[in-house]
Amino acid sequence: ATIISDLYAAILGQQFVLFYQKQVDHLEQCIGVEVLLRWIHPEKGMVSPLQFIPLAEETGLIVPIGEWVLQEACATLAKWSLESEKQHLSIAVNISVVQFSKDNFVQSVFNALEISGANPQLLKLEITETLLANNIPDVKAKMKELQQHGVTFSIDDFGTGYSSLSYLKQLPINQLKIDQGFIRDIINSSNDKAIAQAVITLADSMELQVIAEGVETEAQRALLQSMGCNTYQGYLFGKPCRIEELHF
Ligand code: G
Ligand code: G
Ligand code: MN
Ligand code: NA
Repeated sequence: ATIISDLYAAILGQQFVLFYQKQVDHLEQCIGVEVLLRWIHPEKGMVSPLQFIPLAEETGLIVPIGEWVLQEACATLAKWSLESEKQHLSIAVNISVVQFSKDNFVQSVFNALEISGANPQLLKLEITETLLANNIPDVKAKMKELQQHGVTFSIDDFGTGYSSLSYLKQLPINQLKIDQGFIRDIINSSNDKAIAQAVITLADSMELQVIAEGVETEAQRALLQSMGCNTYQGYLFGKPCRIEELHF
């Protein structure tokens, strides 16, 4: 079987699971999670999204897969809303450019919210600069419609794309996510540190939230905090894991 027919089988056979990774504040209190898709292949075991998302995008299969991720994430939000220690937690969902660009994307998000009863304010959509590089009017209209219902947006892998910064003031963006590529060597690389500082300062002056991803050491966290970044995600606080393994 080819990986394409395997992908079809995966959708039909419910071989996808969501992993969850914590996002924490400066007190290391969990404020939310990012959901990360995993494919449990019957023979190959766990397959990384890096290995199948490009193919899922080429074949269009990312659309039903992405809808499933949204529905699962919203179902989790609805479940957490009934638990006092979890009802404040947000869930961030990665959205593919291919998925976002579909005419019915906004409706598919509203459907997931309505079916589950999830609070839209706690749903954060992670989009990339690639999306913002083309067809700004369409992107803007969709983001505004979702924002009007409370959904928020985070720019994933910020600083790695090729888009113009002018979109930052045109679009309803709530958060910039500093790419882990700038965090990895932030202690020793003055260039990475300078870029991270620029993102933090930019976010600050535009009244956007900022989160650093790929934080693995306390030294990185402390440095980021001294630079004005107070929200973090990374192995230091927890690896992506199954929902049962999340401890708050
Ligand atoms: O967990 P990590 O290996 O877990 O993720 C690798 C890449 O796959 C990241 O760039 C991440 O944004 C992407 N990714 C993870 N889950 C999803 C998903 O549900 N949808 C999309 N489109 N991308 C995802
Ligand atoms: O592109 P995106 O930010 O959606 O994907 C996040 C990716 O980073 C996932 O593959 C996730 O498993 C991975 N990740 C999360 N925390 C860490 C970390 O602390 N270190 C490293 N190396 N990778 C991480
Ligand atoms: Mn992400
Ligand atoms: Na990222």
